[in-house]
Amino acid sequence: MTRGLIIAAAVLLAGAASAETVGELHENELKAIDANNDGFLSKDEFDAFSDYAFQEMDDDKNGTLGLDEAKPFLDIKQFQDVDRNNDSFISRAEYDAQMNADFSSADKDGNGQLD
Ligand SMILES: [Ca+2]
Ligand SMILES: [Ca+2]
Ligand SMILES: [Ca+2]
Repeated sequence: MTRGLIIAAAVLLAGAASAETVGELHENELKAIDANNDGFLSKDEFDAFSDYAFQEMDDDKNGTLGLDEAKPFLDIKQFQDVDRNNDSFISRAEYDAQMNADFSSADKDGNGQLD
């Protein structure tokens, strides 16, 4: 199991050090993302969090993540997985595609919410 971007982003947001899967995210990390505190992570909340995490990682605000920007959060293998066209940058489109894939795979019962 590879750590998805969703985990890297949660690590960034909440300072979690050890989560490997969404299921291993601790309550505190989920709380930081769960804007309305209903105990579920909706796609809207997820998208807001995803957007925030991208802005935070994009140090030079050029709309793409270079290796240097992503390095604190992703290892090289993860970076290459997300960088689908192998141009050594993670574009916003590549990032969103990966985040959406992570959300879908974490949403095991397909109800559009993570719990
Ligand atoms: Ca919620
Ligand atoms: Ca950048
Ligand atoms: Ca790319």
